[in-house]
Amino acid sequence: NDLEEVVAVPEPQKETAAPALGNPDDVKADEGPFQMAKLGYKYDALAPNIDARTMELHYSKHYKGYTDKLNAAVKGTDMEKKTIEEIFATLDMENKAVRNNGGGYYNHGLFWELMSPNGGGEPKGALAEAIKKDFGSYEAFKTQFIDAATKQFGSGWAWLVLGKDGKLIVGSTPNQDNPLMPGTGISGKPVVALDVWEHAYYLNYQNRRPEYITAFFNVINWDAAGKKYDAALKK
Ligand code: MN3
Repeated sequence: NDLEEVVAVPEPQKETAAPALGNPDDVKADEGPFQMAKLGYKYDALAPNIDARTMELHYSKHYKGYTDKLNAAVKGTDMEKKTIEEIFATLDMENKAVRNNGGGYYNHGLFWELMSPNGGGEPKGALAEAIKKDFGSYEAFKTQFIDAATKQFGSGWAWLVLGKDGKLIVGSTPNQDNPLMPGTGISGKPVVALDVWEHAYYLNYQNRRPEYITAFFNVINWDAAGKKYDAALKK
């Protein structure tokens, strides 16, 4: 007979691979006076210490978001013509749009620069000497910094800062506040910044913030921190 057996051919199993990583150089802020700092390395360059997906989300979504919202917040004001440091120096802390997004813009720009695929190790030069003088030893500094980063309740940042008295200090701030803003409890020129918002580590480390903080020390760019310190001394 002419009955034909119809055989259903199964669809080949589709790979459920994650989408390819983007290129940080393709990410641009909306038009405005503040533009995103270059990442300076690929999203996967800090793995396994900081995973590629976290870096991509953090840079292309969170950081871009702060930058775009800062540009919107300063539009049509005299802040359009100021540097971010000038804005912080006289910031009205009740201006939440500029406080949160200006902080997010500045803090992240610093954070990207303070990490490197060739990072880790210990500081050198004048910064190394100053750490030894002001904390007793590099290990004592590290313990204080890890403590500040671990104990910052909720979202925020840990800092190593050159204070107005010329001494290095460690501390933390909530949300996107930073030591250049008035009345944040830690005041001075930032030398090291560590983002301890959950968005900075949750994909890879979940609730294990201390592991993320330890990993940060594997990628910390002490050359960049040393340059921040040298520049802060000269101001
Ligand atoms: Mn962040």
